[in-house]
Amino acid sequence: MAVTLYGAILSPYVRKVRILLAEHQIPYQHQFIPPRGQPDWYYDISPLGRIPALTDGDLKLADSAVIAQYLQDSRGGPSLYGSNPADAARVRWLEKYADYEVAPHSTFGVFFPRIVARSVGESADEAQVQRTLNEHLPPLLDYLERELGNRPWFLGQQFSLADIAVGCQLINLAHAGELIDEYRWPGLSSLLSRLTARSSVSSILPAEHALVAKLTGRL
Ligand SMILES: N[C@@H](CCC(=O)N[C@@H](CS)C(=O)NCC(=O)O)C(=O)O
Repeated sequence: MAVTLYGAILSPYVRKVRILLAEHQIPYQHQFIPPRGQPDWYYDISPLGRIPALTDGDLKLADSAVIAQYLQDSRGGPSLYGSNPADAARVRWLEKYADYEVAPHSTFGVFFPRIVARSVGESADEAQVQRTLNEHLPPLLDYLERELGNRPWFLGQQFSLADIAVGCQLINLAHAGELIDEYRWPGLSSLLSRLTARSSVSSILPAEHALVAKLTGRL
């Protein structure tokens, strides 16, 4: 069945699904939907209007975590949820932590005001961005650093959706000019390097960089 992904490529949730589609080697079409001013027909696929959404033939799915689970269940292949129920629960927790605890600060508190706000006619409060960077984000990153420990991935040697979900937030920070401090968060910093070296990620980043350059007037 034909798979279509809807959304804009700089959304961390859209990126999460693009990486998963590549990891699972699922061919798909990509239809651009902006996070603001979505067309009316899109609400039939994504009832809250949010991106990403995905269709697989007649099936309509919204929410990156729902889509991630569906891709794993429907296509099989190497598990991105670890190899036992405890691992799977840990992956889901870390995915939720990245999507609901880190994202409000990394993506909506730093990336959006720095990179997107001006292009959609909104003003950006750099003082608020600095508070986010100095006060809100560090304890969240400290927790993730402790969870990672000295291991390459959150599940140890096994790459998982947890690495993708956390990495997607770190990529939005990097797009906003905030590569995380490798002396304070060495584990997360090297996880990000390992993640961006995977072909599922390195293949999608050039288009993202070009778009960030365009939005920030560097092109
Ligand atoms: N939990 C959702 C969050 C999706 C989300 O918040 N996407 C943002 C863009 S990064 C969006 O669509 N915002 C527009 C809106 O909320 O109307 C997911 O994982 O897909």
